[in-house]
Amino acid sequence: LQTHVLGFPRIGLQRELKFALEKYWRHEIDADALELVGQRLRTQHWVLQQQAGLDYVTVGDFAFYDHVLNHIQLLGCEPTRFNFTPEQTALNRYFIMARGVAADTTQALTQPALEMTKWFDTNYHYLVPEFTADTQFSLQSEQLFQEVQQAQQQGYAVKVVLISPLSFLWLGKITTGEKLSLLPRLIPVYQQILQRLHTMGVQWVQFDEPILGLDLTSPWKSAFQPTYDALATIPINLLLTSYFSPLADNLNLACQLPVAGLHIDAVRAPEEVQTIAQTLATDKVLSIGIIDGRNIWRTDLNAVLPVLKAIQAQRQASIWLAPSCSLLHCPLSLSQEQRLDAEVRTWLAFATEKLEELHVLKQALSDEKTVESALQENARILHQRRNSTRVHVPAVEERLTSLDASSDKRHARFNERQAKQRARFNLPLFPTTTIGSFPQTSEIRATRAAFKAGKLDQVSYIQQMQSAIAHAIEQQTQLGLDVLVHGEAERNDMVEYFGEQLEGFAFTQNGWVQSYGSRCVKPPIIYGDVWRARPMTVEWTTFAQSLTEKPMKGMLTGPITILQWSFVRDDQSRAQTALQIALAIRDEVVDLEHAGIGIIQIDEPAIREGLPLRKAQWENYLTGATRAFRIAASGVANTTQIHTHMCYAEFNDILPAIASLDADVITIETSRSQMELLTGFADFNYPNEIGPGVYDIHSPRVPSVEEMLNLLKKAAAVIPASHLWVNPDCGLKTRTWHETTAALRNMVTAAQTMRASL
Ligand code: THG
Ligand code: ZN
Repeated sequence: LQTHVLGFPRIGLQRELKFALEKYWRHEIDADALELVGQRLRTQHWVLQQQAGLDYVTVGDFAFYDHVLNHIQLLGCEPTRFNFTPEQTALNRYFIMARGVAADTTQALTQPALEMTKWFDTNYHYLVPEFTADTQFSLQSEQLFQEVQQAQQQGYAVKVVLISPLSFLWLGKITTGEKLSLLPRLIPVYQQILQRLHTMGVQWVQFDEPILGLDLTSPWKSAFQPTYDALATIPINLLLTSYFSPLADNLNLACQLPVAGLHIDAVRAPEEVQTIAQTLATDKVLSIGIIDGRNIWRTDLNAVLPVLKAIQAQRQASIWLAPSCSLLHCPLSLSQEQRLDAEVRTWLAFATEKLEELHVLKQALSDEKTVESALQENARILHQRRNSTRVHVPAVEERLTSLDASSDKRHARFNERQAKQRARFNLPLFPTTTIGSFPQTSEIRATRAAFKAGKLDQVSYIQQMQSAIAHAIEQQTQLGLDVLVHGEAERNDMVEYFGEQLEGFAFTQNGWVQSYGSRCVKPPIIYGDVWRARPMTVEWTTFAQSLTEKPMKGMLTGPITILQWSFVRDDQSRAQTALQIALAIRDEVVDLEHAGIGIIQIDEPAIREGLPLRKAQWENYLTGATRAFRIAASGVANTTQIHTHMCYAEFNDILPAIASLDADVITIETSRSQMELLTGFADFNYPNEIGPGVYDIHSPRVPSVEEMLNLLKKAAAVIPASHLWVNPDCGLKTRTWHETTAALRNMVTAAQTMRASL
């Protein structure tokens, strides 16, 4: 019986990686100093793994920016569009691919970074490999082998992790040709890598194959056997590794491939464990992902032990224990938390504490007596959590059961509401607005930080936030925007901000989880029934409204996004938790309305990301998710205009669900796809009003009037002009004021030109 992890967080206890990266990018430290930070972090993580009695340390999970980008270099498929020259180092090229080349550098050509997209159903973004029919592969990077050597020199038994060639191809995009046609060119490079690792004495390679959890088409399914046959010619043990999703129709395939072992996600697909334990040949290793790698709860060790014992009896030594997936998606350690509620804290296990759980389980399976007290303690804590009055709030649970068929419906249909709202707001055609946030200047961040640290009193804090709000409104007024926002100076993160004010949530001080590159989020922890004790945004919003005659749009985060970007309870369904959040947001919506706010936006950028990986579960998810949104939105009169906003994903495959939200207006990211998305909305005959983003806020570039005018014309060709709004793609918090006003000025001019042309 052996224990291992699929991957470990790389950001560091105090986000050392983030700060080193950002210093390197600002030219404050050099490449050697950055490399040293990487080495130190890897060593620290291996020490933790060894201390927890793991049989292997995992190598290959570290990355300065993203592990998929590491593979792009390892496999020698850096896109040719970057025109790299021989004098550019691998590290230079790495960050250019990750971050792009801006127009104002000496590089001859401006190049956008590789596209980022969500890693399956997580909030982690990977960089998308770019292929063409001509893409060639070759073993190009020594980084992985150097890391293996580093671990070996420190005396560790090494298990290497690689993304398999099939999943790697699947994750990329191809401009011409078929991705699978590249496979014959890719496999020899993997053979070479495996051969090198074998020569270095590595015995096990964890071969990540997350696409086994997806609904694959038959060409992809058929590609598995020949791929693994070819890899099996190299004398090294492959651990075929799936996670996040049931194997379902790929179960037999996964069990029969010529590999030395199979890792399964026993948290996401517990119902498959027995079948797999019986199907997988006993001379293969079964790695059971029994500890939840996607959440922060302490494992119920006494509940999982009997399951493990039964499999052990069946398979003897050929089982391994592991977290369900890489621990990349968990914060690093509870040791960094000083302010967590003492009781809630005992219920939690971050990455480091999960290593300890593995240790206890391993001991328990060999000699239970040695860990008897740990098991008893675990039982006591879980009992306490199940019965805690902190968790269960009867009034909340009763309110949920009293929801009826009218709770998620507006009083009238869209057309009637639209007429009433037009009469009320009297907006011009092509009304202009923004998505909600304005630049988070260093001044604003410093003020918030000082207040949080108790170094700034509340009165001064409120004054400074109000002056930021007043500034945002002045700017918007000068620009001539039609529907204004207060700018969100008071918010750290669109989820954390609401979580901090809702009951049933806990917060960490250092529970950072990497979102992309050096950027992290601190997902709140939903531990109990959720409810809203007091208004959360009404004061800031009404203050903002008092400064202008124009309508002020209230800004809220929707229930699905709060759910998706938090660590959620594992003792009730996600759907149930979503409904509780929906009711809390509904209360806020109603309070905003009563305070005179006539336009309220409920953002749902994460609604697509929450979609289950298997299509069979889509309908169930979408039904619950859209109902939760409508419950949040439906407490208001017909004259109140509900907006929603979506970004970070392709939405074409869930258009009916988006329409069923019945928001009066949706603003949506479209500019990166040159309004392609709109064809989908037009074909589908999207019934309500829509603001397709006319410029990409992720780039500092200021778009011209003509560019935006063209996009608007494109939009007006397929969507009725009377339904169109004009807005950027997303919030402006990452931009400077200079960029923001320049871009919005052009945007307003484009809208005015459209109006004049009609
Ligand atoms: N909030 C949350 N999740 C998200 C986003 C969000 N996931 C998708 C997308 N937006 C990810 N984008 C970002 C963009 C910026 C940052 C994080 C995720 C960011 N983080 C700060 C950092 O790492 O320095 C931390 C900010 C802080 O102090 O809280 O800049 O908007 N939940
Ligand atoms: Zn957005």
